[in-house]
This record gives sequence, structure tokens and C-alpha cells, in this order.
Amino acid sequence: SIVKNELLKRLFEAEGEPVSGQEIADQFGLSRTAIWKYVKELEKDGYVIGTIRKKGYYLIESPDRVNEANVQKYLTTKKYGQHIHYYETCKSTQLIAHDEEQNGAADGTVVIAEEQTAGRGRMARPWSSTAGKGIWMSVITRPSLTPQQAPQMTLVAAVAVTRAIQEMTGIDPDIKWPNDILIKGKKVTGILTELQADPDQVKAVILGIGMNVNQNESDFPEELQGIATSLKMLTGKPIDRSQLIAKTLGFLEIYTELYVKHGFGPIKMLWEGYSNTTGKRIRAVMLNETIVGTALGISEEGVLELKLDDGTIRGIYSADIELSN
Ligand code: BTX
Repeated sequence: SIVKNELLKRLFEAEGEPVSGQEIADQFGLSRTAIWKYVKELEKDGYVIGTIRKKGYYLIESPDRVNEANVQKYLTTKKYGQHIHYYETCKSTQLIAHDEEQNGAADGTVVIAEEQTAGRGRMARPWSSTAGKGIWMSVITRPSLTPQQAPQMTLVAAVAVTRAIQEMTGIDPDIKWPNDILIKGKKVTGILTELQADPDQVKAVILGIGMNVNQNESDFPEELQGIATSLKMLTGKPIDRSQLIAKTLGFLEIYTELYVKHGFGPIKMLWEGYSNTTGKRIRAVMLNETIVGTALGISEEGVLELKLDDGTIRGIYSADIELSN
């Protein structure tokens, strides 16, 4: 609710100093008892709040949760993240986002969970989503694009996430086409792009973003140890997930607008600056064939261009790629 958010915002801004319940009550034309009820709700959400008679409420401790209030206090966007649906646990934020999209969710609505029990990657591969350690979110975007332009949204999202990680940690990640973000060769983020479209018009692009933030090596299942990493493992410090979500949504909104207004050119330039494959020899594993060649870059359509040994150039629309020798 607006009142609860305002209360929380003031508690944060006061940095432990008391905030007058009466003032907020007056601002919204409510009783002090109504404000007290919001304080109780915040306590249920895990906030520890103290009371000083006649002075008001002060914040003692806030939970490490990526809920609406925690994320929104960092938001700088117009649309993205203005509506957040938060879950302690769910199967997959992607499934919920598809339902919400069907029910007419607004552009930029976000579904966030502390934990996913059936997080998924591309081609129904599982995505490890340990409770309270990462960012597991789906953003419902409604850009005016044709269905042919929609796959490039994966690259738009990859650039946004990369910029957000850079700002939060000072680390420069690499993007591995099409949807992986790597640091020191290990996967720190995966992006899953799913489309709801009519034949000539995109209804929604649902961007599933999975970021490893505060895991230790032992928080990953054994099969991922050695290939996955988290920002905390790289920086040695825990990271405020809510702030990172807000930054990611900020860049996502800016870059989506840039793409819709000015086409793929500017995104392509940003993307190529982060790509770790351009100019390298790679192997592209597709559903029914595997080819090896030199990566030339991406086309205006976001298609990966490979120069094969016989000199022909092939556009790759969907594949898993690895460095080859
Ligand atoms: P992908 O198909 O490119 O990658 C999946 C592969 O990545 C898995 O097969 C496994 O090898 C590896 N993997 C699994 N979990 C992790 C992890 N936590 N860190 C690093 N590597 C891992 C990538 O698909 C797209 C992932 C999107 C996940 C988000 S989370 C929010 C949303 N909800 C949902 O169910 N999926 C998306």
C-alpha cells in the first residue's frame, strides 16, 4: 500500500532516528491507530521497529528480502518495477509472469521470488535458485516491436544486467551469446526470453533473469560447482540484492526505450563491447548439428554470424556456444 511504502521510506531516510506516526497519519488523513497497524505489518515482513513515546517509530533492522518496499526505495524508473509481485517461494517466476500477462499486467510489472523450486532455463533445463541468495525475477515488458524484433530483447537484457553488475561491483562481466553473463569464465547470470505475440504484434516479452548474488560455492549443487559463480564469491562481500534489482530495472527500461526508438544499432554496439566471443573460434551446438567457425559478431537482427572454414558465413539463431580450438 502507498501508506506502508511511505512509512518505510521515511523509516529508511531517518536512518534510525524516530519518525512521527502522527505526521504520516495527517498526510493521509488516517488515524494513528491505522499507522500503528502498518507498523505491525512491517514487523510481520521481518522489520524490527522500535517505538519512542511521543516521538514515533524508528528502524532497528530490515530483513534481507527482495520485496516490493525494499526494491522500490532504490527505483529510478518510470514504469519498470512500479508493480512488484513478491513471493517467498514459488515454482518459477516465469510461470506466474505468464499468468499475470494473460490477466493484463502493466508494462514493467515484475515478479520476484526469494526461492524457486522449479526454476528453468532454456529448453526446460533446470535453473538452481537457492533461497535468499540470488535474484530470481521475471519482467513483463510490452515494447512495441514486431515478433521478429523480440529475440533481440535477450541482448537488451544482457546489456542491462551487465551494466548493473558493473555499477554495483566494479567488475566487468563478459556476455556469451546469446544469454549468459560470465565472470572469469563462470556463469553468474542467465536470461530466458519468452514471447506472447500475435502474428504481427508483440503482446509481451517476458524476461526471466536469474542472477547469482550471495551464494557461497557450497550453496550450488555439485554439478554447478566450478561452472557457476556469484558476485559475493568474486568480491568477497555480500551485495544488496534489492539495490541490484533496482539498478537492473533502471538500465532495462533505458535500453528497451533506446531499442524501440532507435533500433538495434546502439544496443549492438554496447553488446559487442561486452562480448567475449567476437573474433574467437567457437563451436555452436544446435538441436541437430554442430558447427565450428570464427565468430564475426552479431547482425542487425541479433543473429550470431559465424565464418566457417570453407569461407561461408552462417547466421546462428539459437545454439549453445563454446570456445573451440
Ligand atoms: P540456460 O538454458 O542457458 O542455462 C541453464 C544451464 O545453466 C543449466 O543446464 C545448468 O548447467 C546451468 N545452471 C543452472 N542453474 C545455474 C545457476 N544458478 N548459475 C549458473 N549456472 C546454472 C539460462 O538458461 C536462463 C536462466 C533463467 C533463470 C530465470 S530465474 C527467474 C526466471 N524464472 C525461471 O524459472 N527462470 C528465469
